[in-house]
Amino acid sequence: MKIDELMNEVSTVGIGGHIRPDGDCVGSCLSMYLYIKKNYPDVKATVFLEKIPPELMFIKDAELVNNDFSTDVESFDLFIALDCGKERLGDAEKFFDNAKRTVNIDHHVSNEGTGDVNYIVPTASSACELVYDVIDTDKIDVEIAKAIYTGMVTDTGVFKYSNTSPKTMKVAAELISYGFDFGSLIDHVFYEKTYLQNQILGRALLESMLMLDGRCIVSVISKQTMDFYGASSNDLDGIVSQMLLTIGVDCSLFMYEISPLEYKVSLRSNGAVDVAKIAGLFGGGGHTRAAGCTANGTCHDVINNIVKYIHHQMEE
Ligand SMILES: [Mn+2]
Repeated sequence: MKIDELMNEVSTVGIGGHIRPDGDCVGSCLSMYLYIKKNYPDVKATVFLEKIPPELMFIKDAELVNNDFSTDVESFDLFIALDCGKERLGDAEKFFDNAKRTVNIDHHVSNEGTGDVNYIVPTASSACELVYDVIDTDKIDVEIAKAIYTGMVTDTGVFKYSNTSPKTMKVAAELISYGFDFGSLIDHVFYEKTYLQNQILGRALLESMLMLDGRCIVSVISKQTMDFYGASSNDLDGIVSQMLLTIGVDCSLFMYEISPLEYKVSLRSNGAVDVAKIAGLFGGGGHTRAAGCTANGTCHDVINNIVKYIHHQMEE
């Protein structure tokens, strides 16, 4: 599939991605937008996304994205859904339904293709990697390259997760040939934290404890501590992954109190333990190496209950 082949007699294009947009969603939508704007200057293209996280606002034309479109009605000649099927477009689903023709580009294995034309590749690292496939790479510029690269960086955890393929690296290699500062881009979209986030990360690490002969690491942040720092749940992102990087540790458990005797639990594993199974026992879910659940009880009860099952799996 090539986007250029779908642009005949198209004068309006709508572009949308999933609710709570992440780097791949924003990167794929904006790279597609920038490509159409650059190569089809007479076409009116509009991107519809929920509020973009601040660290992604550097992507060119992010400020032109339409964030509040719940009441808009428009019929596009072409609507392109990226990084999701039509059912996760949120308020933009109506534009998809009303469009004369629809395209769906995604890498989620659960998506069977919701467009008239579909390009669904579950083995691809990211929707951005698929955008690179469907555009004419002779007709891109440094801003388009940065947008695509951003989504590849965030969805692969900086080329680290198992979805990273030799092809991912080849595409990334082509993109950095446009000569942008990819080191700063990676720090900005992936590693940088606010002072508050670093403080609470430090607190969680300081108060962590090793269990199961050092193979499991556990830490808890109370509601009182959250309030002391003025932290919200997204200020805790990345803590459980950092804990897993402790030498000798196979499984990390991080939890924070959401209300008295109620905890949000995150689990990470290097593969030795299937944490999705464990989270599933407590009504949660996820993947083998990353999962979560909500658990009730005192923090000691919750830790003991969950660590018991981690222990069982390690014994098997
Ligand atoms: Mn994605």
